[in-house]
Amino acid sequence: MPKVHLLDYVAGNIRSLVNAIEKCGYEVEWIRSPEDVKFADKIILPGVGHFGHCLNSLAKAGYLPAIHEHIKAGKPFFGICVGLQALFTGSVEAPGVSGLGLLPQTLQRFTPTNADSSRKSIPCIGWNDATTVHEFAASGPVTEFSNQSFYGLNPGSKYYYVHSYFAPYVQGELEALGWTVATARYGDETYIGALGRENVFATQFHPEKSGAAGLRVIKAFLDGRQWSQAPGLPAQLNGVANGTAAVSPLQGGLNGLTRRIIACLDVRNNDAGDLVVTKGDQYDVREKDGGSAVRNLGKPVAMAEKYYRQSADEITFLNITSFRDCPVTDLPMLEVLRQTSKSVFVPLTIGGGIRDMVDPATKKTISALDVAKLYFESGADKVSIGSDAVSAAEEYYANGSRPTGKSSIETISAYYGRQAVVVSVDPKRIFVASPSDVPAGVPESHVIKTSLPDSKTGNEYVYYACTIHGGRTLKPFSVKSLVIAVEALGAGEILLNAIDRDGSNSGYDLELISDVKEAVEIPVIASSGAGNPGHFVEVFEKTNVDAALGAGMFHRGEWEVSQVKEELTKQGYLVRGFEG
Ligand code: 1PR
Repeated sequence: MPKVHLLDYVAGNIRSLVNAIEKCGYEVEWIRSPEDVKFADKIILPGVGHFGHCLNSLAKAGYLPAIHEHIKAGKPFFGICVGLQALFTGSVEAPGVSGLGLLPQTLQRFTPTNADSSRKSIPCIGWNDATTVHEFAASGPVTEFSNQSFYGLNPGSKYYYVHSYFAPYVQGELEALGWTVATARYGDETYIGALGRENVFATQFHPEKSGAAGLRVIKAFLDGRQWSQAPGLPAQLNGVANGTAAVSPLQGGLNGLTRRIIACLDVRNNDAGDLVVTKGDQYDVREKDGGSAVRNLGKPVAMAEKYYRQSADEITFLNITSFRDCPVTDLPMLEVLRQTSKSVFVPLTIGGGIRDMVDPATKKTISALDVAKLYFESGADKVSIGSDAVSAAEEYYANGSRPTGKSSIETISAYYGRQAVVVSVDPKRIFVASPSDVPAGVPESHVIKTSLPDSKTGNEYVYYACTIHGGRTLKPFSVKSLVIAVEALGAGEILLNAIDRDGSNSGYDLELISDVKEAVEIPVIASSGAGNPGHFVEVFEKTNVDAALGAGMFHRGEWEVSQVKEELTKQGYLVRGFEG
C-alpha cells in the first residue's frame, strides 16, 4: 500500500482521519520527531482546537523548520482545519503566536451578528461549500472555475466545518500570489474554505468527516491530482437536493449552513447482556406490555451505518447506563466507536459517563479528560457531558460565577478545543402558579408564560429544571442557568433534550428551545419529540435552532433521515444529500 505521513503533534483524536486515509487505499506512517519529516514524501498536518496551543506545540517540538524545509523541497503538504490556519501569519485567537507565515494574513473571529442584526452561532458548526474556486489569470481573478475540479472539490457537494476563527477572503489578494482559493460564506462573512499552490494544499473543513465528498478530496491529494475533470453538479443525490439549485444558501440555509439532521442512538446492555440501541418514553426504556424487558431496536454499529447512508449529518451515541461504574478498558462504547468510525465518515459524538471516576477494576482514579481521550482515540469527534455538567455549573456559581479550572468541561475543551465538548441537557418542565413560586436557585426571570398550561391545575407558568442520572434526580436549578454556565466554562454546543417530549412523537418543545437559544451564542441542537418530518420543518421555521435530532421515529422504521430532508427541501430549506 502507498504511504502518507501524518503529523499528530497534539491531541491524538485523529482515528477518523486514519480510517479515511485507509479507505482511500493508503497506509499511515507516523511522524514522531522533526527528523522523521526528512524521510516523508507526502505529509498531512491535521489540527483541532486552539491556534496558540497547536502552534506552540509544533514550535516547542521543533517541527516548524522541518515543515518549512518539506514545503521548500516541493513535497506534497496537506493542512486540515488548524493545519490550514497554521499556514497563515497568526490569529487573533492567540496574539503573539506565529504561524508558518506562507500566507500574509491574520485569522479573524466570526462576528456573532450579521449587518442586518441577525445572529450567528459561534463556533460555526455544520455543512457548507468549498466550491467557488478563484484562480489568478493575466486579466485578473477568474471565478467560478466550473469545468475543472480542484483537488476533487465539487460545486454540488457540502463539507463539514467546525471553527470560530477564519481566514477572510479578499478577492484577488491570494490569487495574485499564485494561490487557488475555494470559498464559503457564514452569514455575511466570506472566508477561505480551501486553498492550494504548487505542492501545498489545505482545507478549513474536515474532509475525513465530509462523507464521500471529503474522501474524494483526500484521495485527490494522495494521488497527486491537483486538477481533474469536474464531476458535474450532483443536484439530486439519493433523492435529496444537495444544497444547490432552487434553494439559496442564505435563505434556505442557516447563515449559509445546511440544516443539520442528527440521528441519536441511546445504547445500553439489555437483560441478556447484549449491547443494544434502545429508546424510551420520557426516559423509560422498558416495554410496557408483555413483561418489562429493555426495548431492543437493533445493533449500534449497523444502525449508525444505515443512518449515514440515509444522509444523517451526524451520529450521536449516548451510553444511557453510564452512571453504573464499569472498568475503563471495558467501556462498551469504545468498540462501537472503533467499528463505526471505519465506515461512517460524518461526525460522531459519544455521551455518557464523561466524568472523573474510580476504575472498579484497578481502584485508580481516572480523570474525565482521560476518559474522553479514550473515546477520541477510538474515533469520537465530540464528547457529550450530562450529569457532570450540572455539577460543574453548580460549582461555577458557588465560586462567584468564575471557572474553577477543574471541571470536565474546562479540562477537555482546553485540550481538544471547545468544539469537541457538547453538553447534554435533560430538562423537566415544572409548572408553577406564578413567577415567584420557584425554589431558591431559580431566578424569576427564568420562568416563562407557556402557551400550553397544565391540564390538571391550569397553571400557566413554567420553568425548566435540570435533572441528572437520566432524569432520575431533579435539581432546583434552571436549565437557563446551566447553559449560561457551561458556555462560560468552555462548552461548544448544547444538546437540548426534553424529558416530557421524549418518545412522545408530538413535536419539539419550541418554548424550551427558543428560551435556551436566546441565552447562549454556542449552537443548540433540538432533541426529543420528533415524530415525523413536519416536526423538523416546524422547529426550523419557529426557532433559530442550529440542528435537530431524532431517534425513535428512525429506529422504529417509520421514517428515514432522507425523507426528513426531502420534506425540508420541499419547504425551501437547504440540506445536504448523501453522496455514495
Ligand atoms: O449523565 O453524562 O452520564 O450522560 C448520560 C446521557 O444519557 C445523557 O445525555 C442523557 O440525556 C442520556 N440518558 C440517560 N438516560 C436516558 C434514558 O432515556 N433513560 N437518554 C438517556 C436520553 C434522550 C435523547 C433521545 C431524544 C430523542 N435520551 O437522546 O434520543 O429524546 O428521542 P425521540 O426523537 O424518540 O423523542 P451522563
